[in-house]
Amino acid sequence: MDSPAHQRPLDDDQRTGFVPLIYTPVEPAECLERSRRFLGEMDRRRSVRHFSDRSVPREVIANLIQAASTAPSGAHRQPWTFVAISDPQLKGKIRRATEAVERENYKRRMPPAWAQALEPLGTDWRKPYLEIAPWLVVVFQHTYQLLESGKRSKNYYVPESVGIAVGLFITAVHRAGLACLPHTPSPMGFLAEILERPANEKPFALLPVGYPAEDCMVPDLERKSLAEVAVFEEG
Ligand code: IYR
Repeated sequence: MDSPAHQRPLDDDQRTGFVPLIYTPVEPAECLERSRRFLGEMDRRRSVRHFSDRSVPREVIANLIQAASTAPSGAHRQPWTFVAISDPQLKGKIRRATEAVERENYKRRMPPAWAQALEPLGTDWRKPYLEIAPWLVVVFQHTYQLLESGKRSKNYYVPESVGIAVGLFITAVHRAGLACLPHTPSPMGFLAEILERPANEKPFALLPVGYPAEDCMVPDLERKSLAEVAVFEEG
């Protein structure tokens, strides 16, 4: 008979033991209360394009990145790198390169239907917040990983894994009382060049992080109701 998957021999680079789960039981009433509180908190999260230049300590950003890095990932490869930038020269370089691709996007590449969909957000090619926010965090996905032998090792579910990690990052930013904007200039290859990332790393998203400006305005958006996003098939 086949042994269960978790008992089959693993390659050396995949070998891991098992340890007891650290878990504190939560009573149903407390569970409900926590879920309500968290929903209320998350419902106040907004993407922000007007940042304060107030500084944010490096340790805060380090904690947010470590929280993001707890994300589940295909075969636990954690196929991501978060590059955190507060250097004004580098931020200026990234702003100029981003605005160059966005200018092309808005002026030529964007089909009219897309431009129309963006109209309520009031966006354009100008991205001054890339220099105003105290931190830019650029997330890279590892399309494969390089073993010490120099061989390439495949990663699994890379965009899904990195997407989940970015979701946790955005949640952690909000929980810390800060704001961010998930931004994906297209094409994004210039970020790998400017930041001199290795060949296995592909840009995934660029997120300015900081305090919202005191006079920050956000689009008057409504979120879909539960009925529009969920289906319950109950027994
Ligand atoms: N990347 C462009 C355009 C843009 C696209 C989408 I989809 C948005 O939700 C918002 C903006 C920009 O950042 O302006």
